[in-house]
Amino acid sequence: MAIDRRNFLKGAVATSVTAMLPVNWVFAQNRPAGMAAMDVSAVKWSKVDHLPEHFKVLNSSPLNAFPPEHLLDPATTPSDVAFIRWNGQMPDFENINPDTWEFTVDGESIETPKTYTIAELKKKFKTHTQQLVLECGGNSRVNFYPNAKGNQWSNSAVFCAEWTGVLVKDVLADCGVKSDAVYTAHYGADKHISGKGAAISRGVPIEAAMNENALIAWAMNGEDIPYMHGYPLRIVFGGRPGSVSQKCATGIGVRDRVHDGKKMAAPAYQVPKNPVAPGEKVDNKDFKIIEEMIVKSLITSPQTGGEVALGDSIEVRGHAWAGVREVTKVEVSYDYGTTWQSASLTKPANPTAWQQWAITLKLPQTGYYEIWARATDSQGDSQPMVQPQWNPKGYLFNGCHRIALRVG
Ligand SMILES: Nc1nc2c(c(=O)[nH]1)N[C@H]1C(S)=C(S)[C@@H](COP(=O)(O)O)O[C@H]1N2
Ligand SMILES: [Mo]
Repeated sequence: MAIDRRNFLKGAVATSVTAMLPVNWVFAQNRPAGMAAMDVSAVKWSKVDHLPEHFKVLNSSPLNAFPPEHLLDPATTPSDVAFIRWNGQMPDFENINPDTWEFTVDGESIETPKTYTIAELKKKFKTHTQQLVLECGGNSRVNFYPNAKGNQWSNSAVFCAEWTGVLVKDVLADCGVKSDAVYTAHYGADKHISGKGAAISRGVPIEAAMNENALIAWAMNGEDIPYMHGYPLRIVFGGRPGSVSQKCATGIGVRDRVHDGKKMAAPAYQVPKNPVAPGEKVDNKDFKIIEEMIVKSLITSPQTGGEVALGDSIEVRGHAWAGVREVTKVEVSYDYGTTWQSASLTKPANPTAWQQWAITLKLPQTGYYEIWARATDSQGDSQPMVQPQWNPKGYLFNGCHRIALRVG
């Protein structure tokens, strides 16, 4: 697998990377220190061998990979850092022609079904650029005890990129949404791992589609959407489970019932209706759909495992997000939650963008520390310090993120 993973600039210092880039690397100035440029642009990665060394590959078919948490430090996530999640086969990217790609709006609750080319979408509707948090429902699954089956994501199956496209609600309105509409249905070009049928087809309640700033996007971070992230067109709903943000999108349906597409049925992307004990078995009829992600935060600097000198001021920083809500407070503790200090916190660039927090700490004596972060949202919900409600598929883990630091 490592054969053509060549580091173009092994060991280059961060400041010189921008000037020496082999490809047009948008947002390169946001690159965290210590990252080398690769010889294949992230836009064109089409197989696991193209991924830089910083990715941990969970499996290659379907391809699932995530970066170390500290590389998520920039306010908007560079394309070559964002985690990658496919449920089935990847499309034949090289043979996609964006000029003939079609996007169809249909379903029982659409008045006039229509098909648009990407050029028509660009021409007919207002273009919007937004920062949207995309988090896998199973992000942080590795932390659950007892262990929940599924991809063992660390805490970095989340990213906030800048997306450009048209609003889902503008396109739906152009086709007319009937009053009996209940749910959307998202369709993509990729196939189930068996080669038969769709890999995934999920949706959202119609109110979400009609009220939120969700996009049908053709650009990520100012460039074509990278193959891995859904070239040439993607439906993106910030703050909802990543599984509703359909990559390589071929259309959206408006249904008169809860959508029954692939991976809509329990237990996929669902949690128990009533609380269960860790490890308990749950009947499929006792699950409910995860509609929104929940309040969470990430410490992206310093990198876990580092050492600082006694007396040093350490800037601890990261991001916080809360599904479709806003984060109102982030607190940090270095004494296992005995005491907490409030961090500074930015406003989101737009609804469902993640927010940046920072605090300067002076650790009082030499030794080993854990730094914990805890966010609180606009409705007063915050993060548990140990594990949240256990569930069979290991979704929605939002326990406090912690890093280790040694004062030498
Ligand atoms: N077409 C398509 N879209 C998809 C998927 C997929 O397998 N195929 N996976 C979904 C899931 S489960 C997640 S978490 C996100 C991952 O997006 P990313 O690969 O850009 O990080 O894409 C979603 N959209
Ligand atoms: Mo996901």
